[in-house]
Amino acid sequence: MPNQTSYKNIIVQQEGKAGLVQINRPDALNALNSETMSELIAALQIFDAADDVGCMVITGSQKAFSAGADIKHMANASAVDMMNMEFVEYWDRLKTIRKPVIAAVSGWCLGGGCELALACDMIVASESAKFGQPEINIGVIPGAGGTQRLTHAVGKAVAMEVALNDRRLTAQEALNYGLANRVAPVESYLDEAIQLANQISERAPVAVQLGKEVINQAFEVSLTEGLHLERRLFAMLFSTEDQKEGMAALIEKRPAEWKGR
Ligand code: DAK
Repeated sequence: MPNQTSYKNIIVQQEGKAGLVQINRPDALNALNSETMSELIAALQIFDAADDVGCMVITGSQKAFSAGADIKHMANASAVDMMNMEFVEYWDRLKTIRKPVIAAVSGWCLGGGCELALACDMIVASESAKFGQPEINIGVIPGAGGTQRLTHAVGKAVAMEVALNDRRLTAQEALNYGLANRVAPVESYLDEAIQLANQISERAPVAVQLGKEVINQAFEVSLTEGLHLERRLFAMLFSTEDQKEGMAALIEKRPAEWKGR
């Protein structure tokens, strides 16, 4: 369990087997700066290494998951500053987390905040969630994965409108386009995300980890390479105790007891 005293911009807690990281910059609608992103990744890495956590949830407040990168820290930057900024690398570091990460999104989910949700493995949205890439309003384009991950998620036509004309997607639209996994009332979306994280935490841990890895590879490699990787990982799971236990338990009509090895 991460030590809360080491963080200024996030709140961490464990809910059962779910590791919860809450962005906590209410005065700036949870705008993301380097310090916040660094804390967020550090907390996820600690949960990733913890045996009693199987899945993580990133959330903000009911009003804002995050309004994006902190514009006040970027306004006067040069192109070279932007190129050399470590900031955007935090989105890449999210990819190194092995356990699944769920974004529990309510209210504003804009710019870098939307890109943070897109870099997670699943999204549970509240009915008030508003997804958008409004960078066009400040003379730029999405820079932390929005043009790529949003297009993969919702398709070219919708992504063009979102990025070029600041179209905001409602929670229901996000669900219809396959961006969000589910939509829940504002009062219960976070509980629902935590419940989903706890359910996944009860599954065979090595299979969960490899399943996440190979599904995410579907966006990186060709179909042939992806299918090849899937077959190798499928076969590899037959070297785990959990595969023997899972199949024995099914045959013996009893619940499986996972060991994570
Ligand atoms: N950054 C900093 N502060 C923000 C902020 C942001 N993105 N969004 C809101 N705030 C602050 C406001 O300045 C205000 O602070 P005070 O004036 O009270 O001190 C406070 O939060 C409340 O905001 P509002 O008064 O504006 O609240 P409203 O409810 O009226 O409006 C809003 C909510 C979300 C519609 C509005 O705040 C808004 O439009 N915010 C900006 C949204 C935005 O444009 N987001 C995109 C940011 S650009 C990079 C790659 C990627 C990126 C950066 C670098 N590299 C490759 C290096 C990412 C860029 C972005 O995300």
